[in-house]
Amino acid sequence: MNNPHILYSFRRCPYAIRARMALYQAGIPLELRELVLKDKPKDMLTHSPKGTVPVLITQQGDVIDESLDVMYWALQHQDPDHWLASPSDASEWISENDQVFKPLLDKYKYADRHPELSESEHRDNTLPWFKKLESQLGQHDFILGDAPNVADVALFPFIRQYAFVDKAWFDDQPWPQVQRWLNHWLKSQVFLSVMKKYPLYNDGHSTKWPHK
Ligand SMILES: N[C@@H](CCC(=O)N[C@@H](CS)C(=O)NCC(=O)O)C(=O)O
Repeated sequence: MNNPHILYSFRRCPYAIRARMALYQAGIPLELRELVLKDKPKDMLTHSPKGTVPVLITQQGDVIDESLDVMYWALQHQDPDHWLASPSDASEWISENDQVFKPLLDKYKYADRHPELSESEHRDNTLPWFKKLESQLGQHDFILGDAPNVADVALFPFIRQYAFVDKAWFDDQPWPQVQRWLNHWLKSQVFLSVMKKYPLYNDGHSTKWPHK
C-alpha cells in the first residue's frame, strides 16, 4: 500500500487553515498530524527545520512547507470550481495580504508586544486595507469576481482572525461587503469541515483526513 500524504497542522493557524481548505477542496486524502506549536515533533523538524506549519510531506516524499505552495499543489491536482482563475490578480492580493496586512494584524492582535503605538493606533494602520477590500467586494461577490478564488481562501483566515480580536468593533464598521464575505466563508462547508477538532499527534494520534 502507498504511504499517505502527511500534513502537519495546527487547527487555529491561519496559514494551516488556508492550506487545509485547498486540500479539502481538491479532495486530497491524507494523514493529519495535529500539533501543539510549543512541542513540535522531531520528525516534522527533520523534514522542515524552519518549524512552521503547515508542512505537507507528499506520498513521493516531497516536502512542501509554505502554505501557498500547499494550496497551489492541491489545486493543481484538482480544481473543481476553478479557484486558480486569474492567477496574477490573485497573487497580487495574496502578497499584499501576507506582506503588508499580516504584520499589521499581528501588531494589532498582540498590541502589548508593540507598545510604540496603542492598540487602536495599530488598528488604524489596517484601515486602508479594509477600505480597499470593501470597495473590491462592492463590485462583485468575491475578491476577483462572482466566483470564489484562491485569493479569497488565502485571505479569509487572516480577516477572520482580525475580526475576532474585537468582534463587536468589527461588526460596527461600515464594511457591509467585507462582513458579508467573511460570513459567507465562516458558514461555508469547506471552512467548517477543516475546523473539526482532532486528537494531538503529540499524544500519539494521527487522523485519516478529511474525516467526514
Ligand atoms: N510562511 C509560512 C508561515 C507559517 C507560519 O508562520 N505558521 C505559524 C503558525 S500560524 C507557525 O508555525 N509558527 C511557528 C511557531 O509558532 O512556533 C507559510 O505560509 O506556511
